[in-house]
Amino acid sequence: MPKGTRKAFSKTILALALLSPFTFAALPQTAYQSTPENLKARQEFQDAKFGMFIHWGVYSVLGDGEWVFHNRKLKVQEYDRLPKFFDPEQFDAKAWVSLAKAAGMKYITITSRHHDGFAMFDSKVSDWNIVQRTPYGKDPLKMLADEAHRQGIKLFFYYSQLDWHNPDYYPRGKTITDNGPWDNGRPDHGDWNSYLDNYMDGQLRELLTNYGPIGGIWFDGMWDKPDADWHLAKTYALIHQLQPAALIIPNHHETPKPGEDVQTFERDLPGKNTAGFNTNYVSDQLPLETSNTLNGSWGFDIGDSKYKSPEEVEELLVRAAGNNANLLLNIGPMPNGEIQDEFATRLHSVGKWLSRYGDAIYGTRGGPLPPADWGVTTQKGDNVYVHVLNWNAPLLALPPISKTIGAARLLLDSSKVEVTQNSYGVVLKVPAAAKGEVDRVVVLTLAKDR
Ligand code: FHN
Repeated sequence: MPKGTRKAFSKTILALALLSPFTFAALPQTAYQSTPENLKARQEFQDAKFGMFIHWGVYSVLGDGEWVFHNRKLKVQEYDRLPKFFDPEQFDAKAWVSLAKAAGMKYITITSRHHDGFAMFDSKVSDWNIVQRTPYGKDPLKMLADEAHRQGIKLFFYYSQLDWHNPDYYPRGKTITDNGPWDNGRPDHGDWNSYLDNYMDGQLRELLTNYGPIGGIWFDGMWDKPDADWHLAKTYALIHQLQPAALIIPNHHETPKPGEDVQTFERDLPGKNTAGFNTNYVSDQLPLETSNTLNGSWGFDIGDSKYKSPEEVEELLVRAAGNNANLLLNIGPMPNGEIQDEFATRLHSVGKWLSRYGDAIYGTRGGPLPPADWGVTTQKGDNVYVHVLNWNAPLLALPPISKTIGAARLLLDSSKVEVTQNSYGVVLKVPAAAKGEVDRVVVLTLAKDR
């Protein structure tokens, strides 16, 4: 189909979608073509490289992670008491955004609601939300969005499609039916179409309308009902219609579907699947992201002290960049709104490291060499950054690089690095790592093609 006709066709499909949800749900999803502003947002997303993930909800009151409703097999009626104790009087949007910036993070992705379905924002779709059910009575996402705009950092909303609270999330998914069924007191019937078209799309419309320009929506939970019809074409069209630049980032652990803008991997580098639930498929079209936790948990867990060291985080970030992916690093703030010191100090330390090494991370793309045990490469313009992470000998032999290397120097002090290049590959003489030095970065400047 010629380009002009294709564009007109997509517009017609979109118009149809807005007129009739049912017509659109039945149409193929192949009509999505990202707009120029969306493509620009994808590039900016890739340039950003490092984001702050925040899991925060009423579950944090119990200090036992965001799955506490499910893990303790609570009844809806029991869980309903929890918001009454949620009063984050120490919440300070400015402090949170400043911390992300100090850590060298370029975007924030926060749970607007998790699997408990509890909206951490002012929602008119249902009263199961922070403004109406908690003594706090305010909308922290609004404060965060305003502050993020002030400080020039992008804000994304995590949105759980899976819902353990709404009766219309019916038929139920794996998290209710498998591994010893959990009867949490909801009726054995519900209106799935209404859940998607009215409840979920209604809340997404609020998130995309009331918070200014947002970075995008980070979906989670489709894996609970992998065979269900999620009306994706309709929901995705709604998001792109309301904010064309907003990126759709689905954590469904599957091959990307039409309308999605980023492929994200949970606790894994792209294609690795050590977690066991990620796909091995890696898109060569979409920006990539990997999410991980700063201790062992997503939501606040009072007994979790498995903190990653700053050096471990730095290596995660470098390996993500070498795999052409962003790192979205999670913290779970406390129910009073504070971010605990163990997180803050580590994030400051990573930020300090990034102020020296950031050139080899921000704005780069992975490659040109494949990631390996010794380390990874990133590239930007004429520079190739060789990140030596795990190598103890003085000479490092690398596979061939197609362009001629004009110069090689250390990123930190610009001192010259000896290099030889021939058809077999490249050999670098790398200095020994200083104590605590995670990443020795050698900058190879490629000669211009004649
Ligand atoms: O079940 C969630 C979990 O609580 C957390 O939100 C992570 C973040 O990537 N995602 C889900 C599991 O895939």
